[in-house]
Amino acid sequence: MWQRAGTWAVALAFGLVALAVFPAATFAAEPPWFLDPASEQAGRVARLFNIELLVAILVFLIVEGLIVYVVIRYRQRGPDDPVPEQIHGSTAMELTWTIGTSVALLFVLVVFWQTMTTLAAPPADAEALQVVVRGKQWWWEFEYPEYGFRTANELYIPVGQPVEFVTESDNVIHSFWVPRLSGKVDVVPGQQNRIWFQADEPGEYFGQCAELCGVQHAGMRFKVFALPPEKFAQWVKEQQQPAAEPVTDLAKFGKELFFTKGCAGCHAIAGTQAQGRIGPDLTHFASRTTVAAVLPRTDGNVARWVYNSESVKPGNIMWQTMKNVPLSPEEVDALVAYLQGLK
Ligand code: HEC
Ligand SMILES: [Cu+2]
Repeated sequence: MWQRAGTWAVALAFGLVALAVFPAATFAAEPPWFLDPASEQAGRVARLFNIELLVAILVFLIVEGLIVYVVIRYRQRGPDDPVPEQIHGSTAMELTWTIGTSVALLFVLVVFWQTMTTLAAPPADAEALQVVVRGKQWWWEFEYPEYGFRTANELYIPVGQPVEFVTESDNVIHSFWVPRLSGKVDVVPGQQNRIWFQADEPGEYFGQCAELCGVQHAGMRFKVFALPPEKFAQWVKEQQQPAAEPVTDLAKFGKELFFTKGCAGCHAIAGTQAQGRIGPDLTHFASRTTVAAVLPRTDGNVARWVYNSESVKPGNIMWQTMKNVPLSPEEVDALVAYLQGLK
């Protein structure tokens, strides 16, 4: 008697938990970013997710419903209740679950295929802007081949124009993802995977590497700024200028240090001898909002990065060399003054 009540209680508890947790977790008040799309392409990804979710819910209800039905219908009602009739090899049942699952999976495959093919390449008649995206450890490089410059961690795109991203990596596999604007694309060494999207609304969007790529994977994030076409053209013009010359004595000293302390071996600054390609292009560093993608670009944070980048992004590649190059507080101040003048 008590044993039976216990079984019922457990079954009931499972049912209630499933019914309560599942929809609550799925349809929380704040939709996850990828379910709040700001481009048609991300909209397609969200739609695909919702369709697959519906199929999954349907399968869940059918399977769970049958289990509950069988448990109730064929339960042992008393000590003398015989074991229900056992069946083996029912053609009707086997056909039903084979065809049923095949149809469900085929349906998911078709919608999936449609989504993937539309996301793979921009419409042939559209004038797409090309941006080369390079996954680094642990930052992003964005090169605009048409305009002849590179930048890092902050991607600018024009609103209302398709942008095609050609991805590259010279290290490990990364994944390029802007949840509100696009699906994901794996950034694979020795291969140029492509993805495209078109932002419909001006705004700032969050991007994140979506493939575990080393200690600073979580710090490998970026911002996307979608600008109206005139503003984007203005930004391009500014980025094409060579770097600003330092004006104050402190900043001039900072520029000297940039070469004597080895920074130029890893960083490029257009209009100077600095041609390094290991770290981000710093030509217009002071036009960015962040330092190394993770801190707001204030004097204090730039100083912190230059003095001890390990304290900001433990394991970062710059520190592997710079830990052997001690800088005095005055030298840090001078470097900060120089960097913060690179508008
Ligand atoms: C061994 C190569 C190397 C050297 C030497 C080096 N850096 Fe870096 N630097 C990097 C790398 C790699 C990053 C990106 C790190 C990350 O985000 O994970 C970086 C990031 C930066 C950033 C942030 C850039 C951005 O776009 O937010 C600044 C600023 C910077 N370095 C300044 C300097 C200065 C100043 C020096 C010399 C005192 C220097 N670096 C020396 C490799 C180097
Ligand atoms: Cu990565």
